[in-house]
Amino acid sequence: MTGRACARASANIALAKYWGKDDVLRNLPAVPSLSLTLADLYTVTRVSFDATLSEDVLEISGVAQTGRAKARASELLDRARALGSERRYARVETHNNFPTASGLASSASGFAALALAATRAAGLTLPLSDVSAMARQSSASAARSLFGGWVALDHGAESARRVAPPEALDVRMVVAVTHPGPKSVGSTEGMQHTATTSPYYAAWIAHAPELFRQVEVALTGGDLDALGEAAAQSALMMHACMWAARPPLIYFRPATLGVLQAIAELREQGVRAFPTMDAGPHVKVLVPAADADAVEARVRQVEGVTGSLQAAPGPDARLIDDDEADLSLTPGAP
Ligand code: 2P0
Repeated sequence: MTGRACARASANIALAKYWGKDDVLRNLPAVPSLSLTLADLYTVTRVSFDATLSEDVLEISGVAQTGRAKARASELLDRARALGSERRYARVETHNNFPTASGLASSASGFAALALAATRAAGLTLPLSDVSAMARQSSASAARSLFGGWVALDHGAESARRVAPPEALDVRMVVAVTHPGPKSVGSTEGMQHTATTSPYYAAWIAHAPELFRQVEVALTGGDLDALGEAAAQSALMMHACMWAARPPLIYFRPATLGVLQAIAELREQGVRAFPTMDAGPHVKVLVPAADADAVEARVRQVEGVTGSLQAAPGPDARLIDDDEADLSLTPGAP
């Protein structure tokens, strides 16, 4: 039995944000979320079950991992082993083609690629929605990275669903990198802290579904302006909720506000540019494809911005041939 498979899954950026859990053990979000999967920013993962191993091994870009990262991979492998007939430990080799300092969530594409490769390597051929449910248990945003284009994770849902194909809107996501290095507080920890200490958490839970609805309706109606305005409000409402925690959870850096100011000025000049921020200081800007180069050039001028990139709407996660899985690449600078 070969017990080996490779998969590739793209990163995603939420437009209607997920922040907070209904059920921590099952990892079920407390609000619906809707994201855009990004082309050309992806994780490639190879899973090889191997009878000679005495424990699971996780290598990220060739570096063996220990602790929480390895334990989270093992937990997902356990679920794949339980569903399939695999009993062996596995070697997991994974590589992100985007720099981690770009502020793009590697856990989303990472657990999506791992769930797809692990289930296939364990002898299973599952619909993407079942793989999405498995990825969600590791990281809820990963549920969305199984699908290309515009993707929802409904409140209470086990798996994500595609809302619209990549070409539904001709847009780009411009990423302005505002601070090097890893984020200070992880998402899982940050959302629990917010839920238990922020007096605005209840307001966030009450209002997030309406913003999700506005994003979904605007998307299906092809209305970029309505989508962008609801998305920008979702991001700022999520951050306002974090700022009201005790102690406050502030991911913004001075350059984060600098980019927001630059985008506001572009909007006054008639440019359709809509910002969103995640659990980090970087700003992602949703823009019409035709304006992406100009918006990227503008945000790069902002003091404190250390890098930028842009991405188009991307495809479904997929299994790939072993020789397509170039795990030796080194991510470039943002
Ligand atoms: C999102 N984020 O919707 C939101 C916006 C960050 C801010 O999903 O605890 O790493 O593993 O389920 O998926 C990041 O949260 O959290 C995230 P867990 P995850 O993209």
